[in-house]
Amino acid sequence: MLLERRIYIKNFFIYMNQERTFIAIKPDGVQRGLISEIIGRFEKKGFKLVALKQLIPTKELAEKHYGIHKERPFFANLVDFISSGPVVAMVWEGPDVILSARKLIGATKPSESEPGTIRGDFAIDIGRNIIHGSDGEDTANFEINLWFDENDLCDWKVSDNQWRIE
Ligand code: D4T
Repeated sequence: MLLERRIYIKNFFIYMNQERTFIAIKPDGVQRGLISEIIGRFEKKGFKLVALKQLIPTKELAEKHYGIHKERPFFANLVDFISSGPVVAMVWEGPDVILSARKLIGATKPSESEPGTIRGDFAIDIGRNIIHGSDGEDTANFEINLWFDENDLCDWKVSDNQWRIE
């Protein structure tokens, strides 16, 4: 979700390239007690949490979320897995957060995800890769609207933002 672009007005940069992305800690990440570790990485990086909820997704929600994969052989297992237990669904905001989040998360296949990334540090199997992050602007818009109502999104200002963004 692209919110703004950066422009320079009267000695101030106004940051206009803020984006929002959808992040979900999958049932394996929840069961393995990785919620605080994962949220901590996004917080420490400097991004802003805009929405958060824990839910057990219905199969219908999981099917819609992964609709792009419906012809793939792993689709049924993936839907069963995602709807098998609690998921922590979140929206994070910040400059270029969609791409940055994908980098924090690491490659889909844990054997290819670098140490230091979430999957590189905590996952060993593609079917249990801990976390999801939107892969582009359109996907982020679709996923945020799928998982959250407009009222769930908390519009707030980070009080020390000048120490994060020039
Ligand atoms: P998600 O969407 O979960 O963030 O993963 P990615 O964006 O990194 O990767 P993806 O869309 O290609 O895969 C979606 C999801 O399906 C699982 N998967 C994938 C699987 O179980 N077997 C497979 O062979 C592939 C390719 C893992 C992530």
